[in-house]
Amino acid sequence: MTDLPYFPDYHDADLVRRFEGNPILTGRSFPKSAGIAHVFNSGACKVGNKYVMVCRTETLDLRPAFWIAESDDGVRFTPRAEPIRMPIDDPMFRRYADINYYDPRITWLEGAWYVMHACHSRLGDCRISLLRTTSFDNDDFEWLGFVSDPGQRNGVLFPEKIGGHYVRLDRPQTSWEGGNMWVSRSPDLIHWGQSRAALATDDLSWAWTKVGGGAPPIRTDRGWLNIFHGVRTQVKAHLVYEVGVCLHDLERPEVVTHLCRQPILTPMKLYEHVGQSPSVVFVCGAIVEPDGSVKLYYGGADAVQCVAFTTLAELLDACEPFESTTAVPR
Ligand code: BMA
Repeated sequence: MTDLPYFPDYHDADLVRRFEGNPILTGRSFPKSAGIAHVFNSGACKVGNKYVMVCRTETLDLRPAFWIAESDDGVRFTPRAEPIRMPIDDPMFRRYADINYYDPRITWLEGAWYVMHACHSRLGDCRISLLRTTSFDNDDFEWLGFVSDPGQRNGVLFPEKIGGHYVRLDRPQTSWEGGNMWVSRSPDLIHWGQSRAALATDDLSWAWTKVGGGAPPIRTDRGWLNIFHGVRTQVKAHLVYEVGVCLHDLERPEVVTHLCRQPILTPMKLYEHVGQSPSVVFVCGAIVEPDGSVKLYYGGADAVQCVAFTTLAELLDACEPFESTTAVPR
């Protein structure tokens, strides 16, 4: 893959280094009989020494499938022979996820792996759904149901309870097709409420259309490190998706205490500009290694799966003290 020759790299924060062999997965990586066209925005986690991705894929006729891919080094992934069995026999799932299910995020929580993802139905609505498994040894997941009202997406589960509640990031869909990043709480992972805005487009100079979760938040001494997405409408109908980073207060996660003022990953490579949606980089998984290095798993142009590298120290240092003027009052 070559760079767009005229694309200047003046506003890359130089915090994130792309893998030179990107993309790491394409539709051709999957069994030919499955007819996979795209793989992107996949969730990722580490189980012992193995890396596991729950891949967001689409077939040639644009039907969705989640597919596990495994790796020994976090870079070279091998997809399984079959996709994950989704609850398509459940009439509710069939009805309200009949157009699409997408953007899986994997969170290890209380001894199980949770996959929180978005669904789209022919009614035009989106909502959040939740799968659980205790092992990736097989392709069976338990479906816990829809865990939001219509009009919610980008549900990203925190890896532990805070103040006795489960916590997630979510992004309500507003009528003007924008959205801000909220924090919601739940007693049981199923019913969610007490929502408070954590970060608004107003807080970001580079994303005036939408801001929402990306990878599941990472606990650090300085707060919850949150690698999120921000969107701006560059020209009408051309949305630029970038990746940002901020820190949330450990006890009050709705309060963003620090923010990196610029995106940490911005579409620059050909595989981030040419695909289904131009100018999109979208992170759904981040893996922190014992030495503090970080692997960021991201989709390029809604078409291919990529990885980039950074460190926890660099991400933390990039975050400066911040107080939102539009989100939840302190
Ligand atoms: C968002 C999500 C992402 C996608 C992005 C860009 O709303 O649907 O899956 O990468 O749009 O098209």
